[in-house]
Amino acid sequence: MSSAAAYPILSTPIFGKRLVYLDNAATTQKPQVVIDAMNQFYQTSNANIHRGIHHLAEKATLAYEAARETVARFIGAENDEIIFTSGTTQSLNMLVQMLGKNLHAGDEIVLTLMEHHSNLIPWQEMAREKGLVVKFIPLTANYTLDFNKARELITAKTKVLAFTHVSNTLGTINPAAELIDLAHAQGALAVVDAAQSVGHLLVDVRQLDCDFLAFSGHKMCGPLGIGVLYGKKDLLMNLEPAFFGGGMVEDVSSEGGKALWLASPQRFEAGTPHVAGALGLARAVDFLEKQGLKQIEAHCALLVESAMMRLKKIPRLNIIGPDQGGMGIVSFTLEGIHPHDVAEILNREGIAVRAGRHCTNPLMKELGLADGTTRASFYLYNTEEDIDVLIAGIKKVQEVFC
Ligand code: 7TS
Repeated sequence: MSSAAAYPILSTPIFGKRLVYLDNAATTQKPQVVIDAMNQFYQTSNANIHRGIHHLAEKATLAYEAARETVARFIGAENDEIIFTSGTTQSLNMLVQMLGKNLHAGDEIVLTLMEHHSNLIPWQEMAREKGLVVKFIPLTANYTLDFNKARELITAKTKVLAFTHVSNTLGTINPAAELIDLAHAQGALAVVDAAQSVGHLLVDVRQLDCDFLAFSGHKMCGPLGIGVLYGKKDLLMNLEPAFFGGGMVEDVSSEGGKALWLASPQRFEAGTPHVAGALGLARAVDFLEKQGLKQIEAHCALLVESAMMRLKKIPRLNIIGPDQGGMGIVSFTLEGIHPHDVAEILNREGIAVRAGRHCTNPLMKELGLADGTTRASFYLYNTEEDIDVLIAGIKKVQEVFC
């Protein structure tokens, strides 16, 4: 797989030790080519887009729209179905604002108990405002979604089913296509939070047939501050925007009344966008495609399998996730040791993991894990040697606390 040498930060020692970066579910590291793409934009093409007619403005606009094309192709969408946002959180918030305009008291929203707060709080807030009912699909004892309960909960009253493709806490891969079919069979819209899946496994919006899908560039080797909201063209055409400002109207008058919106995606991208970010994301897509999405998926699956096998042998360690392993993520608890203590001792060994509730408080409450878990998350540059270091680090944690 991709050599660590392609990512400058991975050769930065931490406390004099080799950095073992296992916090990829929070954000991934950036290859030099992505950093270069962004620098190059600022050095050679910086200008605002879709407004100037001077040389640099045209160059920047063309580059930005080419980036959109790359991202669209990557997930099987068309260019005007790709809205650039600052990330998954913004994508989901703006989507909830836009869909909320057409929702009414008593309408039901179905989520899962494993949602990240970004795909939970916006719906809850809209529910409070509009009197909507939010329901949650529970989990099985094996940390997967209870499909029978999903069937019962998704009914003719359901207007939206919104779920995470891959759980950022458990690694569970949800059966997206089947869930989307359940929603459509009841006339509901299907929204996928793909923050942990795009760039990790092949995601094709046409194959999934989802109505909307959100993801972040920074979790797939791209820059921070750029993300995507995908929407089916016919649905976007009928949505009112959530944000207003420059670059999104055909015309507007001081006499009031409704402004005339541009078509998608401009309608949904008010203000100056993160042009360098879009270019960096497109370069990240090229980079990942060169490695091969199938290969990345297989590589991470092997790492998870190996990590699980080795972690299971450690006494008083409990894995919090499906038996069969998840997508690049292994969460665990060490009996009698707070996850923050685990992460701090690992940190001194040069190992970066995340500890806590991972912005999934309802899930943690359901699992009775008030302190959360320690989470190791892998990506294409991780190796078996990283797992060696992790296992040795965990043994050290247990020595300190026994
Ligand atoms: N949805 C899921 C499933 C996520 O994992 C995250 C971020 C988000 C939404 C929000 O993404 P953002 O790019 O807008 O912040 N998850 C994590 C995590 O697990 N640790 O830090 C961020």
